[in-house]
Formats: sequence, structure tokens, C-alpha cells
Amino acid sequence: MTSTIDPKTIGKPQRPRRHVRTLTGYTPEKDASGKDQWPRGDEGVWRDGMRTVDKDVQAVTRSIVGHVQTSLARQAYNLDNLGAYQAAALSARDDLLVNWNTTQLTFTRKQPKRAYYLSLEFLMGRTLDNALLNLGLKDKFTDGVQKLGFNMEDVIEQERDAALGNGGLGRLAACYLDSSASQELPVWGYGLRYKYGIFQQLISPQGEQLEAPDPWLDNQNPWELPRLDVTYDIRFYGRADRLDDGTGRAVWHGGQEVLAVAYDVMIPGYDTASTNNLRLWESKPQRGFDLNSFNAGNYEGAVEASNSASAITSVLYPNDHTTCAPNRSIPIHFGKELRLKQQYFWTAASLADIMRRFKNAGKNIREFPDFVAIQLNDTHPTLAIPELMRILIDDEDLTWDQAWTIVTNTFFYTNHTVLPEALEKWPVPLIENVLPRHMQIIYDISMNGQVLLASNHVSDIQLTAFVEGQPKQVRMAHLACIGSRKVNGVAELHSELVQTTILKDFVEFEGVSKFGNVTNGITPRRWLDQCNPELSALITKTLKIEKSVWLKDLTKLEGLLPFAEDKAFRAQWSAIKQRNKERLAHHVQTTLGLIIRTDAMFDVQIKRIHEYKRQTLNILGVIHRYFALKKMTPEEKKKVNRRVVFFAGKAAPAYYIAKLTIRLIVNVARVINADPDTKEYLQLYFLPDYSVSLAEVLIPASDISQHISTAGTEASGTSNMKFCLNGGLLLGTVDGANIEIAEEVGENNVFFFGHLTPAVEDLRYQHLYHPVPIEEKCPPLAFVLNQISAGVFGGDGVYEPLLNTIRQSDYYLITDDFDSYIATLEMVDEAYLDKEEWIKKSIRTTAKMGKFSSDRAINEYAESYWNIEPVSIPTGGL
Ligand code: 26V
Repeated sequence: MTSTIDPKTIGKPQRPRRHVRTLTGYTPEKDASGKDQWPRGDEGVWRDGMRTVDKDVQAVTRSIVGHVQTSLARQAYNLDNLGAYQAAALSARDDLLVNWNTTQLTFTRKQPKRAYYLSLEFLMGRTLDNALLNLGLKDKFTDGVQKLGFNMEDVIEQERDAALGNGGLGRLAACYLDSSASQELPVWGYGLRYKYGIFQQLISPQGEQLEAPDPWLDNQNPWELPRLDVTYDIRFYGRADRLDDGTGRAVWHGGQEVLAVAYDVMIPGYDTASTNNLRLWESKPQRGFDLNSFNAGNYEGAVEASNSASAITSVLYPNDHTTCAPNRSIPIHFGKELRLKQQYFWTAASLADIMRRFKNAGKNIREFPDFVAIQLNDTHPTLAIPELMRILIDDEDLTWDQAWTIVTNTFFYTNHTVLPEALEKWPVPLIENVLPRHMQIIYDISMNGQVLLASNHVSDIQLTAFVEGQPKQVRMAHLACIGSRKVNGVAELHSELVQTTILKDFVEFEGVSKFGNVTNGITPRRWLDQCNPELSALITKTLKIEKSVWLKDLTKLEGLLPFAEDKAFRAQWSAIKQRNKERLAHHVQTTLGLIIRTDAMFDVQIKRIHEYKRQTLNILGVIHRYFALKKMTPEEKKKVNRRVVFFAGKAAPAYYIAKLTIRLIVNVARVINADPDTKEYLQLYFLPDYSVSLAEVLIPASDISQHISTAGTEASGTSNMKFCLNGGLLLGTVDGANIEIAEEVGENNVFFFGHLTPAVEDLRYQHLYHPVPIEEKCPPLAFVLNQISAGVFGGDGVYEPLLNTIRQSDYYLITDDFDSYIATLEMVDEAYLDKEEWIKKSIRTTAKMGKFSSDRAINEYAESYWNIEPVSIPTGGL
């Protein structure tokens, strides 16, 4: 599949065409002279001097109209969908604000222990629909908007995704915020307010991925509250002079100072007034421009410093990779000074803010860990460890030991990958230059670790925050581990791998009790109720309990199990899947102009494009199927299961092999979809610009989804949970959370294939030292590779580097898993042909997904790690 792209539009924000019209259904009151009296901004939510808790449809329309007039300064007579969205969002925001204020005031009064989730990524997606669901105002707004002459779905579609993340790690942070607020837990998120989120992906007619900026803030963002009064000065470079008074303190001075400005995003809980905060920092120059340079006539020099300050939060870094094979990888962070500055800017501003809040409460500094828990989302915020040491020693006059006790009782570290090329390492000279005081502290932490080691008679392990090499580098996972109270992975297998591979030495040194597991989760509000409203309604009707009950206790879904045996229920279940397929087909037709058949199995793989996730295995399987179909007689074809295969996902801009994979998919699609012999039985689509919003349309439509990473490489995966929750079956390897999903839903309801984790290392060794030609090892795969090389899908040799990754070291074991993959795909076909059995599997799968609610996961963090408790928030304001 290709989309036609006008090169002139690349890089330009996509603007919806405006259809201007008049607001209907609202008659303004008249004043004494007979003039129309339009309501103002927040009027709609106030009545008789009291804020109305039970906002009715009339109040909703009144408030929306008010915002059109005053906040947007637009005429009620000519409004487009975008204006209607903005006004509706501002109206919902009024309600959020009241709850948010109440929540924050309650925290300030009650002073509970709080947790802070530090994440460089929050992949929030759209907010309006979620805010209305959580506020319980969805129906009223839908009616109200309709009364005003608009359609709620169209209005919701106007919102741009807040795409401040790369993938799973960022979306997990967003799900955790939703669950924290829903569980009434005092948790704040801290991140960066990137001017540009993850790049927009365009696909050229040749199938190349092109990147364009994501100007998500171009339309005013109604969900953020600028806090121009909440600012901190953040220092870079300069000098750190140790004081020779025996205290170990130092003075850090000179260099560059940048201003951090806070923007707050309200995070409403579901069915509660509890509304938490996500604080995002923007970088700004301390002064508009440098007056000395300006006065000397050097205007360019005058704005240079200001540009360099603003650059810090200008763009989200794509999860990048080198073009080298992972076993020959070079450190990805070499020279990425701006990324280091982002990390420090964000952790320093967040810690300063946390410290200010703590001090305002009037507590003794020694009590810090009794009131503050800080979760490090991967190693990105690890600089918070030396930064807190710096604050405690240099500013608060504590001794090293006192400071270290506080630090190691405050931080918690979650690891999200064991892939060697994704582990952060920073060159020592770079840190020394940008953060001289922190480098001193990191050296001291390392040295203390060595001393402790020696005193524990541990001699043969390399426990240090550093690796040797030129230049020396700091291994951030080691620093995060040594400075934290607890360390966890994100699924059982992965947590085990963390302990036996990258942090093995620390387990020996610090004891196994420091290490744990919290299996990831997803919020059922967005990933079932919002994205699949029909299924949600059927579940509510069937369970005969309030929606708000099972959405807060997802294990209640087990009540669906007996209905798998009920034929009429199965018919309803399957009709909903069918309508979701049609909804997806409609979406593809309106956005890309492509017609998709819906009388087929929908087979979906949507995630970042990466060798370890093995989109290659999937596309090679599709090609294999294509040639098998071409060989069939018309009679044989009649028995075939029809499949529509969907791919979506972005490749890191510098990841050459991943981009080639996209190109291959697009060009295979071009050939297959046009082939009259096969197109009735097999269709293939690459949907460009994967996003949270696109996932919300794709997931409910899927019959089967693919999670086929090389065993041991996918830490958890969370889209696997989303598909299964929506009654899609899982085709996967024995990896990450797939394993726990199978444990819950039963192995007979998932399709597993491939080698297991313990075999991987041996197989890689054999590839290198005892290679067997593919023709011998796996003839069907050899045939597929040869067809690609022969140019059946065009490309003129362009795919060779991709094919060579398989023909040569085959690091991700395509040649080892291909046969069992194909055999399992055939089992899937066979299973799908038995419709009734398939639907039973689908119902049982949904019914057993309770464990994977992010409410369960966040409660595990709250209880076993952070030691925080829920705080109930009164409704309707204080
Ligand atoms: C690394 C880098 C390095 C270059 C700059 C940008 C960047 C951004 C992120 C990362 C780390 C990526 C680790 C990650 O995303 N892990 C995923 O985490 C999910 C949530 O736990 C999990 O479900 C996925 O399996 C895991 O791959």
C-alpha cells in the first residue's frame, strides 16, 4: 500500500479543511434592550454561586458557547469542527480544574507521602474523550455538542495526539498516570514539554520512510496550564571547586544558566474527583538576548545563547540505533550532548521542585524518604542520583553518608530493556564538561562502591559504575541500580534476565531482595471502554454490574467465561468484531483512499520497526503465503482462509535496516494487492504514521496480532495486552509478557512458536562458528529470499543489506524460527476456519485479562516499592 504524497506538503502541519457553520440549539438570553446575551467562559459550570457537580446538557452547551465567545474570541455564527473541539475541551477543562485544585489542596493539607514518576516520555494520545469518560460527562457532552450542530466523533478527531514518546515506555507512563489518579494515589509525573513530539512518518511512493516535524503545539493546547511563576535556574558547564574544609562540599559556578518553566497537565482519575498532575518543563533563556553582544552590534551572537537554551526542550529524541549489527555496536550516545543536557535539565528542575514542595511542608531533611519516592523510568533520569547528592551535600550541608542514606531510600529504578545497544552509556569527558560537579560525585559513588566491595571480600566481580575504554564511559544502569532502593524489570522473564545478565554482579553484592518484578499493565479505560465502546457496553450488559465497577476491577471480566458457551452471546461478540473491522476499513478509506475487504481475518503487527521485533519474519511469512497461493488450483484456493495483514510503525530515522524493512513491506503490498491470482485471499497494508489514535482503531478490529520478538529480547510488550483485552488472539514467541498472558488465558488460547530464551545464545554461536547454508537449513526461506533478490518485488538489489542480515550472522534467529512460524500460521488458519471455536477463544481471552490492568501494576508499585497510600478527594470542590 502506498499513499500519494505531495512533496510540497512534507514538513507542513496537516490542517483539517475548515467547514464553518453556525452554532445551533442555543438561544441566547436577551438583555433589556433586546440584545443577545452570550455566556462567558466558565459560566456554564456555575449556578447560584455554586459550581454544579451534576452538569446537565444545558449547562454543557452554555459553557461551550461561552468559551467560543470569550476564550476563543470567535463568532457563534461561524464555527468549524476545530473551534467546536477547542471550546468543548475548554469546557471539560473547567471541570478538571476544580477537581485538580481540590486534589492538590487536599495533598497540601494532608501531607501524604508522594511518589514522582520521572519519565522522558509520556505518550498521552488524545485527551478530550478520556477526560469526559473519567469525569462521567461523555454522554452529556455528546448530546450537547450535537445540539450545537456538531458530531462528537468528528469533534474528538480534531485533537492532535500528544505524542511525547517513542513507544511502549512512554505509553506505559501514560497508563500509569491514569491508574494512579484512578486509584487516588498521590503521584505526579515529571517530563519535558517538547515543542516537537515523535516525528510524523510519511511513506514515499517508493516505500521510503520520510520524517517530518510534529508541530503538535501549533493549535493552542487546551490541556496545559503554563505556570510562568514556577521556574528554576539550571546550570551547565562551568567549574566545580571542592572546598578544602574536609566536608567534601564543592562550589559549582560559571557556565551557562537556563530557565526551566513549568507547564501543568491535569490527569483525571476515572470515577473519582482525584486529579493528579503531570508537570512538563520548558527551557528558556534567562534573558531574551545577550545585551553585551547586542550593544556591540553582534546581533547574531546576541541571540545565540537564547537559541541554545530553547533548543534543550525543542525535540523528543527518537529511540535511535546505529547501522551496525548489535554485536558490533558502537556506543549510541557518543557525542549526543544535547540529549545529556535534556536529561540533566529535566532531572534538576524536577528535583528542585520536589525539594521546594518538601521544604514548604516544614519537614526535616532527614525525613525526605518518608515523604518522597522517586521512580526512575529507565536510566534516562539517572542523573537525579548525583543531583540529589549534590543538593544534600553542597546545599544542605549533610555528610556523604547521610546523603547516601537518603538517596538510596528515595529512588526506585525500572529497567525496560536488556538489549546491549540500548543501554545508556555516557562518555566521562562529556559529563566532565557539561556537569563537572556530577562527575566528581559519580567518581565518589564508584569509589565508595569499590571500598564496600573490598570490605565484603568480593574481589572477582567488576562492580563499578564505569567501563574501561577510550573514552571511559559511565554505565547508567549500574549507577541507577547502586543508587536505588529497589530495581525491577517489567515482566517475569525480563526481571529474571535483568538479574542474571546486565546486573548480575549487583545481585551477588547487594542481595537478591533488592530486585523484583512488576509486570506492566494497560489502562482498561482507554484500551477497552474508549476504543471499543460496543464491546464495553456488551460486557456491562452481560456482567450485570455497573461499568464503573468492572473498569476499576478488571478481574470481574472472568464473569464472561460461562458466556463463551452461549451461542447468542457469541453472535453478538463476533458482530462487534465485524463492525470494528468496518470502522477500521472506513478509517483507511477516508484517510488513505484504500478499499479494504472486511470478510477476512485481520492480522496485525503494530509497533516500532526493529530487527528484534522481527517484522522481517512476518513479511517473509507473507511472501511465503503469496507463493503458496499462486501455486494453488482454484479448488484449493476456495478452502483458504482469507487474510488481511496490517503493519504500522516508525523506524528510527538513522536505522537503515528498519527503514529497508518498511520499504520491502510497501513494495510487497504493491505486488500482492494487484495480483488477480491472489488478491481475494491475501491483502497487505502498511499504514503510515502509527500513533496512539491509530492503535485505538486498529486494536479492536484485530482477530490475531503478532508479537514475535526473538526470545529474551522484548522486555514485556504492552500492545499484546491491548489486543487480548479486545478479544484478539495472540501469535507470539515465548517472550516478555506473552508468557504471562498465556498463563492467564491458557496455552490453548494462544499460538506460540519459536526457540526459547536459553537456546538463543547457543544458536548465535553456531551461526558464527558452524554456519549452515540457508538452502540446507530452511529451503522455503531460501526460496523467499531468492525471490526478493531476483527483483520480484522490485528494488533493483536495494534489499540486499536487509537480506544479508539473515544470510550472514542472523543475530535475531529468523532462519531458526521460520519453519515453526509458518507451521503456527497454518494452525491459526485452521483454527479460524472453525468460527464458533475461534469466538470462544476470543471471549475466554478477554475474560482472563484482568491481571493486566495498570491499576494492578500501579498498586504493586505503591505498596511494595513506594509505600504510599490512597488519599480520598471530596467531589465538588472543598
Ligand atoms: C532508549 C533511547 C536511546 C536513544 C534516545 C531515545 C531513547 C528512548 C528510549 C530508549 C529505551 C527504550 C526502552 C523501551 O522502550 N523498552 C520498552 O519498554 C516497554 C515498557 O516497559 C516494554 O513493554 C517493551 O517491551 C520495551 O521494549
